[in-house]
Amino acid sequence: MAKLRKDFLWGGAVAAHQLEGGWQEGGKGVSVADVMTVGANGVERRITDGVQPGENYPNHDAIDFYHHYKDDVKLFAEMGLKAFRTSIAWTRIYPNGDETEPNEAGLKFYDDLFDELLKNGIQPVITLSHFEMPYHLVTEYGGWRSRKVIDFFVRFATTVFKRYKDKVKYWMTFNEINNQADYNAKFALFTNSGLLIKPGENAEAVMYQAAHYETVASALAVQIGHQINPNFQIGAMIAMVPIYPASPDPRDVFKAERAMQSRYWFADVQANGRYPSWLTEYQKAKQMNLDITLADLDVLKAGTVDYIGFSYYMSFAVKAKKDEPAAFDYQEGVDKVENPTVERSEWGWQIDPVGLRYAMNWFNDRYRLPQFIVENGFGAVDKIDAQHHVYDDYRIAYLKAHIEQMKLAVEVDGVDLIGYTPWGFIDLVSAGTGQMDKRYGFIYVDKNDEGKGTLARYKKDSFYWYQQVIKSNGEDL
Ligand code: BGP
Repeated sequence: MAKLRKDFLWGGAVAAHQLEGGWQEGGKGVSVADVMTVGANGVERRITDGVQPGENYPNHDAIDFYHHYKDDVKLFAEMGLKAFRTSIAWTRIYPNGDETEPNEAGLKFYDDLFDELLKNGIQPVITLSHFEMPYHLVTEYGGWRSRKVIDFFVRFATTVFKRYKDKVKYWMTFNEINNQADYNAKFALFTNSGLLIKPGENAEAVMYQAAHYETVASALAVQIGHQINPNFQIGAMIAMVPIYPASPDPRDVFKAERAMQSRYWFADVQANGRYPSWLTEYQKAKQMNLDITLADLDVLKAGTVDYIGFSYYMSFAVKAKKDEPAAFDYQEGVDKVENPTVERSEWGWQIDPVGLRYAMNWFNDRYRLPQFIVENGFGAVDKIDAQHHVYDDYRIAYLKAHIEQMKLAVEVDGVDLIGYTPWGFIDLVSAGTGQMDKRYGFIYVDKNDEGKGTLARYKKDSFYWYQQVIKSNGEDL
């Protein structure tokens, strides 16, 4: 029976814009995350036209990791973390995105942060673009709808690969690149690709075009990264939500298959280096007239990823319509149905630990690459008592159940797993709502949805639990 690797990377995951704050420090430019307001009561976050006075932008200050990182890293070390997944804010390095020279103060910030981590025995695991890009690239170029952005991204990637070549081994290009498969969700398009859809535009075609440029940029980055340091491991980062058929009706089964294809073709391109045949046919049938050149296809082939990084929180289910078209079209926000066999979180996320093992097997059969679970976790409203105690047994239960399934995938099914970095292991701003009170952390941060609080950090019960999990290399759950 296989075991978890001896050097298994037990860690934690965050993203620059969700914890750093310091949005105008050290020459940083305005990113797409800086123009997003809070969303609440089921309403999506809003995107404003530049930074507007009087609006509440939760990412501007976040949990002020920019100024607290030294103390925070001490806590991470006490927890026993072996890896810390974060992203580099593109706007700290290239404030507008289209400059030719990088911003030294931004580069220095990450040098200092990575040194601090390494000094404490924690290796940085880096996402290049985690739901943010310079806002200037949105206003001037329309975000990833422009081919020019490939060059800007490649310049950014090259700069940081060179600068941190001896400090970082594991990289990912785009966070949850496939979230934009949900092209009806404005927020998903904006965060992933800086896309604002104009009235009358075909959002689906715009998404496919932007996603194509991103996969080309990703493949170029992989090639360049390997030239800069052949030991780099550069991965995809896929939001993995397995989609089950709602019943054994063969039409539901095929609908689920098409839904999986629609969500995961991004991984096919990044790992296999080519488009799946159904998608090429689909894009032709829908007359999308995309700018996909033969040279691009060569780039995709030559820049396949070293591993599959993925997030896992939940599963979906789908049901075919009575008059399902032959293409078995899948539209994420439209076609989902509830799965009555699983529980849900307060935010309606379907809790399904077995789905994690299913997902790992699915990836393994399809790509036969090492995997890295770079996000998993339970968002909840935590209560803190007068002694600063947080009894988050519900979070421990969620993580334990998922780690058990993860171990079965490794030990019984033979999946090669690099590590596990649960999401938001220090409380931070939620990407979906922009709120603080959807918490994932093992470390509580005193700040509420109104932006008030001392920013003091307190260890939750899950902190001590995870410390033990790491110490026992996953034996003691
Ligand atoms: C993933 C993102 C993260 C993160 C997490 C939790 O989709 O990569 O950035 O925030 O989900 O989502 P939320 O913050 O909306 O609860």
